[in-house]
Amino acid sequence: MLASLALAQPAPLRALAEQRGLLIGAAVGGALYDPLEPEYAQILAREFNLVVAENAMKWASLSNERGQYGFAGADALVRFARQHGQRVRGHTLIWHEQLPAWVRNGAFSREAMLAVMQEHIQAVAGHFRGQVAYWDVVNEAVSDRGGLRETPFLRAVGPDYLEHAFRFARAADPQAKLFYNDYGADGINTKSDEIYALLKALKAKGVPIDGVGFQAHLDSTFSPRQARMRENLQRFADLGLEVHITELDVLLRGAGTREERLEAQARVYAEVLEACRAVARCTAVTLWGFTDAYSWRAAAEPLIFDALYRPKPAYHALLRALGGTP
Ligand code: 9MR
Repeated sequence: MLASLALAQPAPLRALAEQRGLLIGAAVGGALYDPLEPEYAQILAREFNLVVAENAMKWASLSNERGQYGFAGADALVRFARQHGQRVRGHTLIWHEQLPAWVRNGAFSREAMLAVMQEHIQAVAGHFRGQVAYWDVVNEAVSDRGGLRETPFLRAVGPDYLEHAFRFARAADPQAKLFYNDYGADGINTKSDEIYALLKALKAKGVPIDGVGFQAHLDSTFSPRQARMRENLQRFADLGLEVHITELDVLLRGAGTREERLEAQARVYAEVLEACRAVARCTAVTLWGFTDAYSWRAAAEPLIFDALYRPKPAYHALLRALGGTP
């Protein structure tokens, strides 16, 4: 009786992913320790084998003053992951957003900014040394208009700030795999062409970069197939890079009934997962949250559980794409 009941429970996402050597992750926000929402931690532990802090490891979350760091929130997530047999993605070391004011507004010479970057990377990647499996070392460095994005780092250091960031990260945590991460580059397009050229050049120079993350902030009218997502992931894999989908969410958009939109959303989730599965070096699919109760774009219900923690068609589509029977 007990055995048949256990069999009647569909296997959770992480169990299916583990059978296929895949990591399935979620970004984690504030509700993890909310006693009024025990479902949050339960689902996170049950369904995912990878976690990333939605905000807690960003520069401004860890530090406001040079040299002063508070790791309590980020440490709690790392502890949760250890308790539940989950890997951790670290997000993010060098990004133009969520910076402390003194970094954002300071007038630094090249040498001074390199020292600021090195101190920060050493403090953070050093603190989590051995506990964070993957770091987004540089996030969103390519501009939507082409070229490198104007950031305090580019301004002070010049284009080689990227390679310095990766070298500092390798020194701070030699075991962590080091990623470049960006959005709007999920299919083959001018931005992904530019990122491809950038990472190819970094690899050719011997810069310690191990992987590339595609954020995949999508909507339910998007077609991964038409955008040639699989081909895009494959060309980066062919550079010798590990590939992750890092921030997948799919806004509910478009014509038709609500049911049709939910089905379209489910199809996008499944097709993204299938694109990753088709590329041998694509090893992780991380969602930018998991419940519509907590999302940076909550109004458009972009995640796989609804705001009451009920699985949506997108959840079942992911199960199917992992070979499960919902
Ligand atoms: O989801 C994050 C949101 O809570 C923050 O307010 C925001 C700050 O800019 O960052 C969001 O996460 C971003 C991620 O760190 C990098 N890629 C884009 C994500 C959505 O904006």
